[in-house]
Amino acid sequence: MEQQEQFDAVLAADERIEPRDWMPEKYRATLIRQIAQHAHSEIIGMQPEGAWLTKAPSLRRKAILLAKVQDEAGHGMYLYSAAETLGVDRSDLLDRLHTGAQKYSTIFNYPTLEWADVGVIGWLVDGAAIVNQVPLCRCSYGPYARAMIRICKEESFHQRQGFEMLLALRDGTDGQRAMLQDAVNRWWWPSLMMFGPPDGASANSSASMAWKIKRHSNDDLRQRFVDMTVPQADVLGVRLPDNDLRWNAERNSHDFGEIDWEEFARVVKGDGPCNTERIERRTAAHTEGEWVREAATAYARKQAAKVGAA
Ligand code: FAQ
Repeated sequence: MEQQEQFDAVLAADERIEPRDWMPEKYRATLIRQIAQHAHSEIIGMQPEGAWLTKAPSLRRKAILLAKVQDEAGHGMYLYSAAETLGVDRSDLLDRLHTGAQKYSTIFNYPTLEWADVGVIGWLVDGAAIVNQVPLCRCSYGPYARAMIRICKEESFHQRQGFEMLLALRDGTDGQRAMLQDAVNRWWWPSLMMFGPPDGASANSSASMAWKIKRHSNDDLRQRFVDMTVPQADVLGVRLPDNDLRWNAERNSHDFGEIDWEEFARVVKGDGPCNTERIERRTAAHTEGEWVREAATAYARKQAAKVGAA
């Protein structure tokens, strides 16, 4: 069978493409792009919440947040490893992040101004990530799909910890409830932008859907997220900041207002509130961590030599 035919047959049977299988170069390039940008988002995503590690209001909250931020690092590691199975080098991918040649999610270019932001990130940002990422567990590329299974389990814990923290604020003082509402006001629209441009402007969707990398369109997933989140907002006693948000019985879904796509384009291009700060922080950590990478490489070499000698 021709290589292309075999590839098509694997997709048609809903089976997985594995690293040693033949694959079209464009399929490989799309996966490298998406998996790398996903990995970059996870490690840049450590920064907004990491800023609150030293300011968490109790030891319990601090321990939970520390575990969550460490999980994001772990997600980055699984994803860089999955990208490497496609024949790219992790250090090249990091260079592409540091130079701006590759993107990371716009959501992480917004500041965490108050403690409530940490809970709202868990509720809305992890909530959106789950809606977007659960279908990726069925992605046609085996290593990415398998990484996503574990990531989604952890994201689900993250979402619940955020919601639990917000329930405590809901049941707290008037000041705590006001802080919660303010955080929701600032994170709602950026969370909707996480799903990417509207379907008509999504350059990669048609190929990615045909290759079964993406299983649903950006707008379908965004709608699913809105429908899931509205009742949760009621439980929390917060108002989602959208005057056009209402139930549409005909569509069996919520209608919602127009997203500010100009703002999205600005933040993608590097002109969001925290883009410069995020990349500066990331590159500084990379430079300061050089000795750790050197030590780890020297240790691995020594271990390999020991095994060789034995
Ligand atoms: N930000 O043609 P499409 C997380 C770009 S992880 C920046 O629709 P595609 C965990 C897109 O790359 C969050 N850029 O693209 C966490 C493309 O440009 P390119 C990240 C965006 O790939 C939680 C162009 O626009 N999740 O949250 C964005 O088919 C809490 C045209 O777009 C993933 O990466 C954006 N929001 O669909 C961590 C999931 N949207 O690359 C810490 C995997 C679009 O051609 C704390 N990725 N662009 O130069 C995906 O599902 C897809 O890549 C989409 C975009 C849906 C993000």
